Amino acid sequence: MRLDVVTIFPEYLEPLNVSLVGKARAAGLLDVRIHDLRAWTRDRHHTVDDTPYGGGPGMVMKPEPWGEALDAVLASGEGEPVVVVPTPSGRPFTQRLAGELSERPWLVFTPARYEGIDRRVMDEFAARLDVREVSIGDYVLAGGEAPVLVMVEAIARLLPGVLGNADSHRDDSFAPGPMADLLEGPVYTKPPQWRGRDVPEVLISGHHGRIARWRRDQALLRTSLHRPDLIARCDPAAFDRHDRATLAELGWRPGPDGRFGRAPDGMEE
Ligand code: 6GU
Repeated sequence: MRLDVVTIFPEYLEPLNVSLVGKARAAGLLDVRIHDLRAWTRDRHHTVDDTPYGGGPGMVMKPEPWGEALDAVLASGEGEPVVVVPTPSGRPFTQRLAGELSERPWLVFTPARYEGIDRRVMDEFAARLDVREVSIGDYVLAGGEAPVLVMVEAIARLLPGVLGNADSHRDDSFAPGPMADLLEGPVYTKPPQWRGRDVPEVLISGHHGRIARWRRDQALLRTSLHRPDLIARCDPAAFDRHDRATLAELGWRPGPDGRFGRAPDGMEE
């Protein structure tokens, strides 16, 4: 997979040389190219921003450098990339989108600073290319570079050959499959006793059926606690009889449409 990033802070992308993504690059699985947007400015001060039309606070990134930078990046490769534009006003970046993007041969990221990029840049390139404006969560960051690090890591670990074995992401929180839409429960390793705390007995039992059931219950418990919205939107067909018993103990009841809901606190009989 080829990844291009156009930024005014190339050094912000240095972490892409480290750990999983760095190793994928070294192994030739990822071809990452970082470009300095200011290389496509023409004035002495390498200006990339200007005041917003219509007034208001902050600055807006000028369209000309972005246009020339993207023209050059597009001309440097074969075929058409997906252009990923990080912005807090984008669609949510999800595991599903990470999976979809991991199947594309070429991605171009355009992290912005200030109040964002002149709208005409996205309109111009969206007329010819698949342009995705994407947010990594409901909070505002000072720029799109950290979101690019987040998205590239989520995408790169899904590429064939990047993680050790093909099973590595089977039980991930949000992975498609039997644990879809549940958070992962706790994990343990040796020693079996640490500071007076034992590893749960079931995990040492060697009983694979009981272990799978325990993990499933822990996932339900954790999801109920941290992300009740995920339980509420779950297809109830995903819950077996034992799941339903566990959910009932956690205060969840199936509603008229079969989906699970929970009585507000203090409303339990
Ligand atoms: Cl993609 N960019 C910025 N600047 N802030 C964000 C974001 C992106 N996603 C959440 N907050």
